[in-house]
Amino acid sequence: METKIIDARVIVTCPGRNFVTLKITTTDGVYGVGDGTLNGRELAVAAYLQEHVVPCLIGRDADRIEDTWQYLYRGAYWRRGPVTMAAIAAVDTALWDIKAKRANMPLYQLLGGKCREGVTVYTHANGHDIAQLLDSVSHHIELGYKAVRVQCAVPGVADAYGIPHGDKPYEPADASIPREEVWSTPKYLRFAPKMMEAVRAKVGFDVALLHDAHHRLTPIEAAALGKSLEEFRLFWLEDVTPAENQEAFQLVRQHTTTPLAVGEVFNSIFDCQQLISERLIDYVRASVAHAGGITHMRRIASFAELYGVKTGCHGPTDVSPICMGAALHFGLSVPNFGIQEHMPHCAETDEVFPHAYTFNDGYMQPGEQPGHGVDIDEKLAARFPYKRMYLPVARLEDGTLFNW
Ligand code: GCO
Ligand code: MG
Repeated sequence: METKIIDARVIVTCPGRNFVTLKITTTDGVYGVGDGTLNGRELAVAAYLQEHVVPCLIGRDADRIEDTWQYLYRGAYWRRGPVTMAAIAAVDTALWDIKAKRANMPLYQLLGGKCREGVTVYTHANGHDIAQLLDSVSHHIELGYKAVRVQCAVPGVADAYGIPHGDKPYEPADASIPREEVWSTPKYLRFAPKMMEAVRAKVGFDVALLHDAHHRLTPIEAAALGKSLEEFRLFWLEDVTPAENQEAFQLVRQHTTTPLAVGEVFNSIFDCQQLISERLIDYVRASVAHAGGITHMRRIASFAELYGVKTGCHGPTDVSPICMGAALHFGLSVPNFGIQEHMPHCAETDEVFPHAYTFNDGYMQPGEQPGHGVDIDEKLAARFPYKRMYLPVARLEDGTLFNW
């Protein structure tokens, strides 16, 4: 018998930061939840879902996940884009949650079962200077992490990427009108190898180290950075140059053997088609919440597998615990898994989104609960109304607006 969608609701909440959740309920009383959070543009996705998607969902067969994906993607006529794809992701994730709950299985079982024992995650270490960064790296290694992303304030640069303001935990979307930061690429390029040298001297080569350049370099600067970091054997160097122009990575690739990761802002397989088919990257960073859900992420991973490219899903606090849970089922079951980012959420967020996933000794597990194992406490969510919060913008020292 067909199980129909009878209700779909959009829930916007701000337990420490904003999240957009879609909750879909079916005729047999089962519900599923999906994440459609787009940092700084949350209400655009909420309105897209509410006004343009929810009316089309009511009465549809909840079991037809691929058909619903195609219906929303092709049916919009206006394909792709972060807002559309985050909305489709929310629907897709909720439908996979429902299907797995109805099958009484944790989602990874429906996706083909475990390909590994646990999902290796990396987390963030940072510091206002090298000494603080080294403490932060050691602290995260003590917590059990086997892979750590390192970011440090750059001497002479007012606001380097990835560094907390004051002693608050790092959360970049922190102002109701974007804060303006000042950036200098030459100072950063001189400092980055010194930072990495200090970290390797402290922790040796057994810990995987990652670094994020956050789209701030030209291809030739990116090539120079990759070269200057080769001796420190990074796990990956991320977002060295903006990837709208996929061809730009050819130049970087020709000059360095440092592994490259890119794609946290991608929302479609077409965003990485050339990067993957020409083997210009080693890891693709697309996430369940921003790249069309589990259905589209599996397509990206299968395509990447053909070319030896691995997954490295985006997992900062701006994707909700629902995306994190879904990503862990995906990561456990996909053959070409590389690594998963893990930036723990604050206590309020964790309370609003009760979840089955756990972290132990460098690995995460999605848990054995039927579905993806993450829920939303709607009553509690209602106590945290939406607050407009934007990411900063960056300017060069001469005032030119730059990439943040
Ligand atoms: C990363 C990131 C993020 C982004 C953030 C923007 O985790 O690698 O670069 O922290 O800055 O997702 O919304
Ligand atoms: Mg990044």
